[in-house]
This record gives sequence, C-alpha cells and structure tokens, in this order.
Amino acid sequence: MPLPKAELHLHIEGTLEPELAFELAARNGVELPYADTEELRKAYQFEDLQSFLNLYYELMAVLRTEQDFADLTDAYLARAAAQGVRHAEIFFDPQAHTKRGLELGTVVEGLWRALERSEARHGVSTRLIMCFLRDDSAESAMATLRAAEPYLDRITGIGLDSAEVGHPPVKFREVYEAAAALGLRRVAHAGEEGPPAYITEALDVLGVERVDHGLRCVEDPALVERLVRERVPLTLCPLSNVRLRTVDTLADHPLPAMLDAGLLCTVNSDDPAYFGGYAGDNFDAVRQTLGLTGERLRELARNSFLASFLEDDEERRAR
Ligand code: ES4
Ligand code: ZN
Repeated sequence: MPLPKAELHLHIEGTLEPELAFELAARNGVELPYADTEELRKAYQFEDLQSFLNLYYELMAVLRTEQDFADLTDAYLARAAAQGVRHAEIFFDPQAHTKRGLELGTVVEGLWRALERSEARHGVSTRLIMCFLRDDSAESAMATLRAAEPYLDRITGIGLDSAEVGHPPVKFREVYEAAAALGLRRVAHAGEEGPPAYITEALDVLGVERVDHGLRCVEDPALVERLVRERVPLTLCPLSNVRLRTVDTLADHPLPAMLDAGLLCTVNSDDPAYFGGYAGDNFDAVRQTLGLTGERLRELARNSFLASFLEDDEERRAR
C-alpha cells in the first residue's frame, strides 16, 4: 500500500499523457505536429522552464470540450489514487484556454464533472486552484478573476504560474487583493527559476499561505529562517526540478537539507505526464536517490495534509 498523501502542486493540463493527447486530437479533428506518441515523447527533452512551457501550451490545443476536461481529470484522479493520493489540490490555467477561444465555463464545468464524482469513484477529495499566467498582463488576470465570479463556489483559491523570471509577484498585487476580498485562498509559484526575493515578495505583497516550489530559498539563510519560523509550506516537485534543470541531478536535490533545516516541505508532481511521474513516483524517487528514511517519508506525507486547504475534520478523515 502506498503512503496516503495529498497532492498540492499539480497542473491538470500537465497530466495530459501522449495517448490521451492523440485520442482527443482525433476526436476533435486537431492536427498535432507529431506522427505518433513515440515521436511526441521524444520532444520531452527540456532545457529549462520555457522550453517545457512551449510544448505544454502547444499540446493543450487538443482540449476543446467539457468532456475533454472531464476525461483528462478523471484519468488523472485514477492514476493519483493508485499512488496513494487521498486529496488533490488541482491547478488549472484558464487563460491558456480562453486565449484559444474556449469559454471559461467549458473549462470549469468540464473539470467539475470529474471532480464532483472523485470521492465516490476514486476516494480522492479535491480542491480547485485557478492560476494566472504571470507572463500575461495583470489586466488579463483581473479580467479572468472577474469572469470566474459565477464559479467561485467551485474554486478554492488562486495561484500564479508560467514563466517566472522578469514577472515578479508585485505585478499581481491588485489581483491578489481582489481575490482575498472574495475569500479566495492564495498561493503562488516563486523561487523555481526566479530569485529568493520573489519568495519574500509573494509572502509580503501577495499574502500567499503556501509557496509553490520555493526551492531557491536555500540561497538565502535569513529567508529559510523566516519560512521555518512562520511554518510556510513549500510544495516541492523533485522530478520537475530535474527535468527542467533547476537541479543538476536528483542526487543534488536540497530536499534532505531543507527537511533538516526544519522547512515544511511537501513532495508533489507538477506536470506528471511530462516530468516522469505522479506523486507516488516522486516519493519513490526521493526515497531511492536521496535515501530518505521511513520517518522522513511519513513526515512528508503528514506535511502534505497539514499544508492542504482541508478543514481539520476532513484532514483527519483523509489521512
Ligand atoms: C509549470 Cl513547472 C511549472 N512552472 C511554472 N508554471 C507552470 N505551469 C505548468 N507547469
Ligand atoms: Zn508548477
């Protein structure tokens, strides 16, 4: 039995496996510039975050209908459940779809079709987190937040993702203020490729409760001390860091040192179809390569529920 865990850093569009991409392409009459799944898989060699994002946005063209989003999400939940995931807080990128001409409602209703059945079908509770693309304008993010107001009963929080460097958190100050006023929880990617100062800014300017990645905090001892003191959860994604060359090899990953420093780390999968594995695969990889003990692995699993947006009673039931 895999360790029960919560997945807190998962882009639903990043769960699009090559087989489903081709199936949806055929269903929707979309031409992919790859002959077959084997040729597509060969494109999964990334230099950095941007080279991955280019493929990630390109492949989304196959997602057209509510049923496509429902099928994508249901396939993810089945895989996650098989790896011990009991709770998943799922990111989606509305602007990546509305800029292709889809309605926001198509995306949210489609995701919801799978999420509303998830506990019964897969034993996985869920939350939805709407991310803004930080390489798009703050005006576009604000318009997206306003367009999402009819769906806020289905959306727990907001996040910030896509190309980090050159797009500091402060760019989205007003959007985060407006989201807070609507009662939304707040997270943001920071310190993946961007500097430690972006982590500080996400905390101080955006009021985030959790930092996605946050890996580069290790370059700033005073920041590490603050994150420990304030018990700020970090949603680390070890296999993602290797594939996007944020770390040289998995053996060089600072996770053990971060746990030793007292940071509230969690292990997550980011874009599992692209980075070589789901939540359990990430746990297996850090166990094998970083030699984490059973106690450390249980700490990571416990942290995932502690850092989640579940209420206390739900949290106890989930773990
Ligand atoms: C992402 Cl790995 C990563 N970083 C930033 N934004 C993203 N969107 C999807 N995957
Ligand atoms: Zn991410």
